[in-house]
Amino acid sequence: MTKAEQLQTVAILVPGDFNDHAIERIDSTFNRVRIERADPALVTDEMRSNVRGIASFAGINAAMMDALPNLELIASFGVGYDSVDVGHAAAKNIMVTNTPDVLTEEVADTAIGLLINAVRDLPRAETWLRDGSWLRKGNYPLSRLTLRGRKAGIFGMGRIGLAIARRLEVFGLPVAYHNRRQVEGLGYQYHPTLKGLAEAVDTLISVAPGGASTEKAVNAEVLSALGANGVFVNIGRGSTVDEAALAAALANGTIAAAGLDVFADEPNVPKALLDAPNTSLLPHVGSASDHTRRAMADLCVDNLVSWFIERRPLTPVPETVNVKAAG
Ligand code: NAP
Ligand code: 8YV
Repeated sequence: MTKAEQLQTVAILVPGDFNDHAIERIDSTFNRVRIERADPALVTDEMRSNVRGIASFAGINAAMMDALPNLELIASFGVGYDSVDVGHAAAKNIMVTNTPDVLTEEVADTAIGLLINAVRDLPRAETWLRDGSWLRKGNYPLSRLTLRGRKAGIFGMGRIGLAIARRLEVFGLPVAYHNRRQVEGLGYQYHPTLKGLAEAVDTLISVAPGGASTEKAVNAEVLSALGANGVFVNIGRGSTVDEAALAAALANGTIAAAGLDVFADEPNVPKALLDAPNTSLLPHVGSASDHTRRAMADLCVDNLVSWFIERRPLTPVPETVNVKAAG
């Protein structure tokens, strides 16, 4: 059997909706097996014995892994993998891959767009034009806020954080950051605590991953430290924010405005954030261009191909980097 023929026999489970280009590539290379969602109750005996890989937008929990005894690799579509139980995967010698780098610049662009929307109120200004208010009522009111004179802080100075920082520098904003560890050789001011960062800046951009270590890290105390002129932008994960505290801070003037691409319980967005006059909201579109999603799809599928031909992944997540392919 040729390698191509061998791959055609490898069953790859694809839960729910998936990227069209990734589906085309999986169909032409592997044996794609569909399942409505990543739910162990839907796993058939045939899937149980055949499935060796998963390609997924969705989270994969421990029970789903346990339902597939021959599972070797989870190729997650996206750089953030907080919805995959990577600890369980590592313990079961299951490799997990993600799609870093190929989306970095797109997500950084979106973060800057969201920041400007939140500060200059551009979406509402456009609505003013489209609904005839410009004709009927005259000029749109001046924006209360400006980017001029702001100091930016980045929570999560990794690949995307750095791409955002570089853009902010060109805009003339000084940049500081908070990570658990200071990045060696990076010239931006480091703050060992998120509260310390919030105290030092008035524009906080979160691009930190989800998960236990960042759960509700942006809380009432951090928002209060950001201050009354404060703008908060979240392009990372909704779980990193105490959304009730954020809604309260926006309502009572603790901070001035927020721009949010991600939410704790997507696609549900808290009514208080929807109704607030000082929020700019996007439906998790950080990486959502044809160009970038195609690159993510290619990297997701290339990981499957590399694993099942070369027996090694291209972009393993750190938690499963020591997982080895059998045989
Ligand atoms: P990355 O290179 O791994 O950067 C993540 C950064 O966060 C690292 O510098 C890390 O530094 C820091 N960090 C992690 N845990 C932390 C903690 N508990 N406290 C403080 N800092 C912490 O990842 P990336 O490629 O930039 O992506 C970042 C995240 O963006 C993804 O995980 C994903 O959730 C989100 N994202 C969103 C979209 C969107 O569409 N909105 C698109 C792509 C990505 P230390 O390890 O030193 O703490
Ligand atoms: C995607 C993302 O929307 O890469 C990430 O972490 O949040 C986004 O690029 C998402 O992963 C698609 O499933």
